[in-house]
Amino acid sequence: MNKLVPITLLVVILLGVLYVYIYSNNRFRFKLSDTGISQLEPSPQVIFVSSDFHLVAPDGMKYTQPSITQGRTDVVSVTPWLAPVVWEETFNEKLLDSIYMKKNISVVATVFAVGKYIMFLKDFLETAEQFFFVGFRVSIYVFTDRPNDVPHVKMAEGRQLNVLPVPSSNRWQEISARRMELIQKLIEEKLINKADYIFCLDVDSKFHGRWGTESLGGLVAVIHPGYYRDDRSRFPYERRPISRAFVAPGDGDFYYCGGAFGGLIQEVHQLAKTCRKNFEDDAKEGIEAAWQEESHLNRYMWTNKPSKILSPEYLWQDFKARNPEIKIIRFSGVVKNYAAIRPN
Ligand code: UD2
Repeated sequence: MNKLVPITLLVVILLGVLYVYIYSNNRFRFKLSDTGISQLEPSPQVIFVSSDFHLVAPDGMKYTQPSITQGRTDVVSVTPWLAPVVWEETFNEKLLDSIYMKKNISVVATVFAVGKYIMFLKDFLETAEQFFFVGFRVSIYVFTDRPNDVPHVKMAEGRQLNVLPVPSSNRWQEISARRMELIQKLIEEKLINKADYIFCLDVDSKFHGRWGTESLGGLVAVIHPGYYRDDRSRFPYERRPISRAFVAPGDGDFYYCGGAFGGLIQEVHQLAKTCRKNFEDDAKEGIEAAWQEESHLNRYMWTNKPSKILSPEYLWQDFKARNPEIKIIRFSGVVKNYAAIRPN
């Protein structure tokens, strides 16, 4: 009888250990899907794993040994919240491409060409063919009020152009700002579970160098070329507390571009939805932020820190002289005569 007590105790403990083992195994069983969203099988609990995690290099790949003590010293390549800042010479493009090629990712780019801005579309599309995610699955969505004027640009296999009609507008501010609403709707209606990443870009720009897998991340912001050497007090944030885009003096990390941002579909959806709502709630009270959706984007990213930041190589401006730390210009805004091309 006395011997039975420790044996029963041991059996109970063993059963307990077995239960914990089986439960935790089921809880964490998942597989990565093409869309970047994990699907749990067969446990009813769903764990979302973005395709951004789990970076698998192909077997036998050879490349230059990375250094842990040497690298660029003229620029900062990590933020205080430990997000990488992408500069030329901080990444190995061959390695990154091979990792993401295995995942068979799909990338969407949106671009708005309303009114006379249609004139910029040909160069944008032609240079995207040469430099933007070459070799990957890419869908470009053009929003325009002039679908008949969309140029015919030959696209490589696996790359598509989609034209979506939008109404014209008498105010450039409205065209610029309504982009968040249309991006939100595009994601909800056509992209959820169908594409992995999205980048939202200004049309009055051209690609001049590679823009590829190094730019992928959860929420991706681009540092504005006009302010990256300035003190934050000079950033053109919305400074009126009545606006939902308000950033207080002493706040703000960097000044980000409205002309290029992106990331995982789910992250950009959250950003677009929030910025659209804040923009519309402001509008109901007769407020328009200093730089429309760019102000709301900057406010959003002050709270929701981007997980990857692209240096000003990823959105330069043709009229600006190149600074020494800019070793390559990948994408740049063309010089334009605002008076001649804007509706107001
Ligand atoms: C800056 C931003 C832009 C936006 C704007 C504030 C950069 C490089 N640019 O540029 O993204 O945040 O400030 O609103 O960060 N558009 C048309 N038709 C028009 C007017 C605009 O299609 O009549 C579209 C077009 O895609 C254009 C974009 O809106 O690229 C932004 O307009 P912009 O280039 O005139 O704005 P800009 O230069 O002030």
